[in-house]
Amino acid sequence: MIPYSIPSITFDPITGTINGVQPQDRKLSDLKGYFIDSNAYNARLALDNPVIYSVASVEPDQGDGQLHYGIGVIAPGQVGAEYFMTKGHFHAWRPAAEVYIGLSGEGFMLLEEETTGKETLLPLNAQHIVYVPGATAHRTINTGSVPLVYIGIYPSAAGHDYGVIAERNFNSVLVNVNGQSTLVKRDRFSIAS
Ligand code: S6P
Ligand code: ZN
Repeated sequence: MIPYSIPSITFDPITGTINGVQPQDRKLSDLKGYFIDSNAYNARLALDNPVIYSVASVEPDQGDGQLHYGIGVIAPGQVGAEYFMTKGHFHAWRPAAEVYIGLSGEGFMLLEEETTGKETLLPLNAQHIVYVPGATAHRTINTGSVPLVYIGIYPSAAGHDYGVIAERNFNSVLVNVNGQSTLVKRDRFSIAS
């Protein structure tokens, strides 16, 4: 028997659009306090308030064993030397892992383990897969010149905990130093670098 009640879903790997799904936009003004160069942030916000990223989420069902997924699109650009990026979060249900798959564009995922603080920076380009273990903060960063498009697949019970990162941010920042994506400890970053 063919399960007609399960819809066929199509998406565009370049625009990140999922047919029939309205994305949620995160604008520059939603990211107050996330970028390290607050002067550059304020200067840009005085000019305009672009969409930094958007996420189209699909939540077919809730309960044990169920999965949700979302396609994220991060615009190309920088605030000062720091590339456009997501807020980043832990999962509210800490054991929940996630699989990211790059669809188009160029970028990275910054992972930070909660208990050890261990950081890992992994490329997220088309055809790259990144496994995010449980209890690991994750942020997606566009270092390219076109939108970075990716899909993230996670347990329906994962939830989002933005609080820890909103409070203290990641320990490192990914910045453009003379055209090179460079990971710098937050407390060693200087605006002139
Ligand atoms: C959800 C998953 C992604 C992010 C998206 C936006 O668990 O990790 O769909 O929600 O990349 O990032 P953020 O940090 O604003 O949720
Ligand atoms: Zn997540």
